[in-house]
Amino acid sequence: MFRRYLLVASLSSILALASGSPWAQSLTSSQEEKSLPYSQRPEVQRFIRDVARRRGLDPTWIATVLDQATYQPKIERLMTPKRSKPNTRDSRKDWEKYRNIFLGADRLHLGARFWKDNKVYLDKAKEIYHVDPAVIIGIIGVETRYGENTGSWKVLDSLVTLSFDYKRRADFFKKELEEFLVFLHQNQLKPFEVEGSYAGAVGLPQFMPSSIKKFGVDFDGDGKIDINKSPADTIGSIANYLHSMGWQEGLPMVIEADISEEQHRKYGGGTTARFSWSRLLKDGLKPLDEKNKYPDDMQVFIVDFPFYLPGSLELDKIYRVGTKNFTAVLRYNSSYFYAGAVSELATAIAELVGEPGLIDGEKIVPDKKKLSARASKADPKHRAKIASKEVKGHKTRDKEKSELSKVSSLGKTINSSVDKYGIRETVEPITLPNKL
Ligand SMILES: [Ca+2]
Repeated sequence: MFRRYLLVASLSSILALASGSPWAQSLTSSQEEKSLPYSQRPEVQRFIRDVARRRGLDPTWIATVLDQATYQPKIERLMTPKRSKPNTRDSRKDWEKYRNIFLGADRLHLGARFWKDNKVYLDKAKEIYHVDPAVIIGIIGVETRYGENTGSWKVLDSLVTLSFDYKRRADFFKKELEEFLVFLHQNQLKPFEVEGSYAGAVGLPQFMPSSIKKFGVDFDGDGKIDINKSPADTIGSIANYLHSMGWQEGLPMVIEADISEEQHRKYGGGTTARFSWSRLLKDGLKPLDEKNKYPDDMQVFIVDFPFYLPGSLELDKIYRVGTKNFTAVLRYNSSYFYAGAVSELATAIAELVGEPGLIDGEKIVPDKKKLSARASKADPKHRAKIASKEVKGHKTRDKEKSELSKVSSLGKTINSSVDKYGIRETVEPITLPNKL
């Protein structure tokens, strides 16, 4: 990496000499800075001074820690949103492909086991934070497959690279790096002891360092907050987070209904449930299951899930009613696909363990014995839509098979698949700050 920078620096020095332009001059100094150890770069020195003063840390210790970080060019690449190519499918817009990643039979079984093993803490979270166990199960399953894929990047490398070498959201990552330094210091951890995602998210719940500080809970009472290894602390911390974001116990995340494009236009968009339930009913919205009654003033909004019609570049959409619990999960990650996957995974596992799910109007897993077959199937409503439009019906099964094999082959590299399918980049270009 140093060689690349030196090359760029010398090239721009020539440019600067040749043109004498201020632009060339500033590029030169920035590139020369990059070739220095972090603690010798003026911008990093300012950061060290500020953090030392604000947080009462020894500046020499901070400098020593930062100098152990290695710039990771791959992280810059991963963080840069990809442009969709013309005339190809954009997987970030493909709800079917996305949801199938998370609804494989193996993940459902892992989730059911995790639920049973940690029932005491899930019940405790419900009692203390009034957060339903299913959503906690859904989030841990989507984030890390119950701890199997917590990420193998050194969090220090990620946060330092994103704070000082990747300028797009440097201010956000500098704050996270500051919290991370405090976290290392308080817990007397070695700088490389903490691993996580390329964006610096840590542990089973993939909390950013500032979320650990704000919402981390020692739920097993051993005196420390450990979201890397402790399912109990993870459960307590997620429950605390969702409680803070307005989770309401017993309310589904999603209500299935017949929804028109016109209704979506009127009541869709954004991340906040903000229209009264009675207003949607008056506007002709028909819930699929009419036996569940909700208060007239319950706040809802309409969320959309685009998918590609088979063999085509044409997108269709499924619409659903999102409640304030859908919004609470969007505060964790502001992608509709993310929250949609959490609601479906949670509901499928809830049915496996005989507990209430989070979707009103549709059974995700109607028969435990048919779990494997059912888990590989796409959204039933979505399927019905495809069936009515599909000319070559026999292609569907082949497509399902190939999608399923892709999902199982993803295996332990799910984090990169998650990135590929835009888990954090579906609704907005980058959706990390929701983990406040
Ligand atoms: Ca603990």
